[in-house]
Parts: sequence; C-alpha cells; structure tokens
Amino acid sequence: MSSVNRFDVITIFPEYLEPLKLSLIGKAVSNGLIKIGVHDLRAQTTDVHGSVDDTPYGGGAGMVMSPEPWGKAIDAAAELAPNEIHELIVLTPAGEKLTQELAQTLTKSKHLIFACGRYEGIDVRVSDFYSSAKNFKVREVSIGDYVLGGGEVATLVIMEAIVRLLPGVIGNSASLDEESHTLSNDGETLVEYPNYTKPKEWRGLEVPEILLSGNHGEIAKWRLEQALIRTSLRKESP
Ligand code: 6GU
Repeated sequence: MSSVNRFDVITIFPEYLEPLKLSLIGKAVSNGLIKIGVHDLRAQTTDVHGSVDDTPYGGGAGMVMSPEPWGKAIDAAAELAPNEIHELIVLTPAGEKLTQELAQTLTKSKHLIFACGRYEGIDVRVSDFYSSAKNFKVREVSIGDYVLGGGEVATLVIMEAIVRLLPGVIGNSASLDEESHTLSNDGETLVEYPNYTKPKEWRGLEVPEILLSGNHGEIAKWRLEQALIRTSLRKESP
C-alpha cells in the first residue's frame, strides 16, 4: 500500500509552520520517511508590495486572496513531485470536517499540497481550476466549527493526524489500533478507555483493582465498558 511521501505547504507566514521541525513530524523527516516543503506565497508576486489580496467583486467586507500567485505557487509545488497525483487541500472553515477517517484516507495520497488561505479566503477559481486539472484532486477541509485567522494552524493539525498514521512513524503500531476515534470491529468509533501507570496509589486515588489482577479477559471487558461509558458521555449526538 502506497502512502504519503511528500507534503508542500503554501502560506504567507512560513514561520507559522516551524513546529513541523519538532517531535514526531521532525523525526519522520530526519529519518527520510517523508519530505516537507514550506513555500512563501509572496515569492510568486510581481509587484513591489508583494500583494496577495484584493477587494471582493460584488463588494462586501474584507479582502480576497488573488488567484495569480496561488496558481503559480501550486504549479511550482506540483513540479516537486512529478508524475504523481497531487491532492490539493484548501484550508477553509467552509470545508469538509477533519475526522480520523479523513486523516486515514489522506495517508494514501502520495503528494499533499496545503493551501493556507487568510482573510476572506482564496478566489474560488483556484479550487475550480485544479478540480478539473489533470493529475490534481482538490479537497476543501476545515478542522472544526469555529473560525481561525488562517489555515496554518489547521495544516499543522491535519499533518500531525496524518503523519502519526504512516508506516514506521510510531514504533509500536499496535497502539494505533486501540486509540480514540478508531473504528472497532463492530463499526462504531469509541473514545479510549482510561489509562493508569505507577504508582498504585497517588494522592489517595487508587488504580482500579481489575487492572492489577492479571486477568486479561476481564481487563479487556472492563476497558470496553469504560470506553462505552466515556463515549456516551463525551461524544456529541449526531
Ligand atoms: Cl481550515 N481555516 C480557517 N481560517 N478557520 C478554520 C479552519 C480552517 N477550520 C476551522 N476553522
């Protein structure tokens, strides 16, 4: 099964993506599992001010990002992974909501390009153009029902959700099978059961006896019960 090997991020604030150098993602890069490029949209502008936005046709508040620099930046990013299908992720609060399932789906695209919009978003012709361009797939993605100043933080969230699922990134891949929001065998997604480690008693709080029993069958049963209780308490109803 093929999986992502290259991510390109286009933004007017490349410094916002510095955390990609840390921890799990930073390690995946230094181990050669993935490649990441972060590109300044302003490098594709031609005027002295490096303008990336303009007033909206039809009037209204705010500014809209101009299609020209975006087209150039996306074309340049595509050339960094020749002969691949490029999945263009356009970050917008109006997009499809990120779920564990979408993160899992995105692991299967070889090349992901993240377009971080700011202001009132990107001229929609950018999405329209690449939707019908050969070798491109376009997805508008949101990370939740609230509005951020731009897509940079959303990109960090989505990339972290994807990268930890890639083969070889997490040492013990069995831990991926038992975590929250992962499909269990009966087709339901649950949040995780509660975890405990040493000491056995901490500030008067004890580890549940069952976890010390060594009875794996009973422990599994207890954990499933706990996951079901937490799921019904914490998940929003559909
Ligand atoms: Cl992807 N972008 C912005 N600007 N706001 C958001 C978002 C994205 N997802 C949730 N809110």
